[in-house]
Amino acid sequence: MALWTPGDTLVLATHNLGKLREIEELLRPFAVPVVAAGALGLPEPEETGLTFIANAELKARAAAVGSGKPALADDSGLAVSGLGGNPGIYSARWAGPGKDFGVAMDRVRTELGDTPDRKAAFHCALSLAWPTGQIITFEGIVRGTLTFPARGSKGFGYDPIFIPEGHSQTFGEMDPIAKHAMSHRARAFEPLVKAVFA
Ligand code: ITT
Repeated sequence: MALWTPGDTLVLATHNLGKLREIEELLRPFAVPVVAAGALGLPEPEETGLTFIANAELKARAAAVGSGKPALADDSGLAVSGLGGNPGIYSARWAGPGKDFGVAMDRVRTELGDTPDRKAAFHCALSLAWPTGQIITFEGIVRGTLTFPARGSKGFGYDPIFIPEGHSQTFGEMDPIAKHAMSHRARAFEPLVKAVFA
């Protein structure tokens, strides 16, 4: 049975505008009608999971049940080697209630101190859930190094301090198209679209 019924509307189960923009861009070639969870008045569920996958599945399920439509959720974050993988699943929470990523990036810099290990990786789990309970999940990772001070105003979140492996610009300096060619989100997206829309 085909997973996707052409014409179905897909709920994008995120309240993060940076993610929303990137997911819409990644979905554009497939001409899938989308609606954001916020536009449907769906609440932000509490992220009680201990892994990216658990949180992506919890958000996708909540939106699918709440809307009666298939829903796509993204749980992602920055794992810093010298900080034992933090902020990881707590990446959004490090920005505080004001969602200020200047504060979050400063905290990464402060906690790293003089640690020579500047390695980090962005992780992304993407889950697509149906109101029937069916769910599929894929993960993507991009490895790189951190740089301070922050550079660039493109992208969102921790992009201005992250340089992907083999490049010299931060994600904050790169064109969105260049980021989509290698990002954790795009890497999780690839098997998902093959399984569902292609
Ligand atoms: P939703 O749960 O509503 O999707 P959120 O921002 O709370 O939004 P997460 O819990 O997945 O989402 O938090 C992930 C955080 O990691 C996010 O707020 C970003 O700051 C950061 N992050 C994830 N992907 C990123 C990217 O591509 N570039 C920069 N930062 C990213």
